[in-house]
Order: sequence, then structure tokens, then C-alpha cells
Amino acid sequence: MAKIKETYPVIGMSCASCVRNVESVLNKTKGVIEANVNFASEKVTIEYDDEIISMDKLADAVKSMGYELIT
Ligand SMILES: [Cu+2]
Repeated sequence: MAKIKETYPVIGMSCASCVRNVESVLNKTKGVIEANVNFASEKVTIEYDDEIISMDKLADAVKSMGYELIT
């Protein structure tokens, strides 16, 4: 178990439902402990276990929803 908590910029969010989309896809991804989007700063703080999920996979999950996670 190697918990990591990092904040990354997200590109493409334009409203509150975008925020929910990004949060929900991350929060339902295995290995994610908690994801919180800050809409004002266009960033997401993700706490995850890097032995279960990689940052690349998290970026792919965000991309699948139509947004871009900058790592
Ligand atoms: Cu939106």
C-alpha cells in the first residue's frame, strides 16, 4: 500500500456537471481513495494507491469522459 495524494490540472471542464463527471469517473476507479475537483482552479486532487492504479490509467479514465488530466 503506497498512498499518494497529488493535485493535477484538468482541461475541458466548463460547468458543475463536468466537475461531477470527472469526480465520479475517478471515484469509481479501483485504487482511488478520493478525488476532489476544484472547479475555480481547474484542478483535481486525487488520493490513490499506486500499487493498484497508475497515474497513466487515471489520466485515461479522465480522457474517456472527454477531459484531459495533465500529469
Ligand atoms: Cu460541463
